[in-house]
Amino acid sequence: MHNDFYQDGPELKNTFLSDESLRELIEKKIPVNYRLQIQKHLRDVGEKACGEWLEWSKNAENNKPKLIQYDEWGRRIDHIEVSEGWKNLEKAAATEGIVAAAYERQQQEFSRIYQMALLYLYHPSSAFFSCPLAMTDGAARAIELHGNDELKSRAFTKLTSRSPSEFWTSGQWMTERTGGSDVSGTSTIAEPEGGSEYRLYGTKWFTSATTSQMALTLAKVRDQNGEISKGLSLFYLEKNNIEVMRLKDKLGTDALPTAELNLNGTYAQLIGAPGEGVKRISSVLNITRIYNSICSIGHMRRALDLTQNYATKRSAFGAFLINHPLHKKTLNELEAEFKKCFKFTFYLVELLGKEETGKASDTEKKILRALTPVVKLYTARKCMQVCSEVVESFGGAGYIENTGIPRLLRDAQVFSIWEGTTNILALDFLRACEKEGALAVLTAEFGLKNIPEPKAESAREVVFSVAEQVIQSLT
Ligand code: MFK
Repeated sequence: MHNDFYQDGPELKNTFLSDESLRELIEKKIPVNYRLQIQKHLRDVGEKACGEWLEWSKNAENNKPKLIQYDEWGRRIDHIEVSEGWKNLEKAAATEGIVAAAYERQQQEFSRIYQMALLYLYHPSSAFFSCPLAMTDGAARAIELHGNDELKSRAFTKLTSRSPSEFWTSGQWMTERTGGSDVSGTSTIAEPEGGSEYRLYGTKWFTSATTSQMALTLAKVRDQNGEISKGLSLFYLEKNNIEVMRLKDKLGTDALPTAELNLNGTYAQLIGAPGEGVKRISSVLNITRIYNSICSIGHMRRALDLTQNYATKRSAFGAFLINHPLHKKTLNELEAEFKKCFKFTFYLVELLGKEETGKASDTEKKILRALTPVVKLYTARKCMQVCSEVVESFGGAGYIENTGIPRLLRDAQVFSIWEGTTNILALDFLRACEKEGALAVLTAEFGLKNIPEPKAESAREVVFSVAEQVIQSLT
């Protein structure tokens, strides 16, 4: 007899209303005078995230960016063609204020919680448009802190605009062939043109958000004696004199145009003093690392929503999956991992909001500095583990491309390399301990116990132990 059974796939409901953790966070952390408006906006965004944004993200994933190097008559144009879905997701990011809300600061120190909640809902339906937004936000912060008046009135205004026609995204070009983690090997040279103007020559090997209008990048400056500096300097540029060599063929994040670029005398402006590049770009990194955590928890939430829904409609051995005790226990354990990551991440977001509005105490500033690399590495690894389990929970269906489930795992792998690997971030935590006495501050604040000695070879054990104990003590 013909078998006419077809399994229904998982479905998403309004991703704000269905998210207990986020709804509770807003109730608990946002003062009542701001709360209603924020809840209304998040509800609206939660509807889009399971509606039109989801459709646009599918369109973007199915229509990968293309590099068109020459026009019909042989001129070099290096145009990166992106899908309609990708363009729509960019417009949505501007209109919803996914970067802007952080800088308008209408909710004072709570603005970051609001803005990161928007990002958290946007990310899993954005085909990783969240990546250009991370660098846009990081660049806005760097310009706000270190830029001159001209950069503030031009670039900052565009990066934080809510108008799709005005809105700019920014790249952050650090990685070269000589190094991703160790940027000291940067071989891009900045030739002085007078004042703070320079021309850059070099190759940037891994640049995401290549369609952005501007970028922040690092280079070594040639001084008046013709000597090339050892230290790195930070530059602002608007796209000019750049060749796109090719788009990268990546494990995941297919919709996101990532490219290799040659800077052929690119006009650029120095930010800060020569040699201060790493220090200056750290303010970008500390923002993009928190974005990474928000995107990791958003990604986990999406994976869990899908498997939890599926478990109520897939039947095996005479019962829905959710009614099988072992399956239920597995899903509950994954949910518990997610909740820990959610709590940890939004704690750091709360501190970031305080720091940016001058309301953080010295202790809070130190905690923010030291725990930013820790939350980033912790959530990235948990996201990979949770997504691997979720793929498995779908059985064979989870291994079939067009269910969309395998992509969850491929994309999750980016979180641990995007903005620094686990080991590099663990060492950054040690840097904060050494330079700022962060471990003593954390021990006093969270009552840490039995932390292994903070030295390079035990850095991973140190950071995971710190993370678990901090999470334990957060209410
Ligand atoms: C979404 C999909 C994306 C698509 C795929 C993406 C794939 C990934 C592609 C990439 O390549 S992403 C970029 C990955 N690379 C990084 O994130 C860089 C990782 N490396 C680091 O973070 C290193 O720790 C760092 C480059 C910063 C180390 O450089 P140095 O020159 O050895 O640092 P040094 O000398 O210790 O510090 C210089 C100054 O900066 C010091 O201040 P002082 O001058 O006052 O002493 C440091 O304290 C300060 N500093 C360093 N890190 C800091 C910081 N300050 C605050 N916060 C930090 N995090």
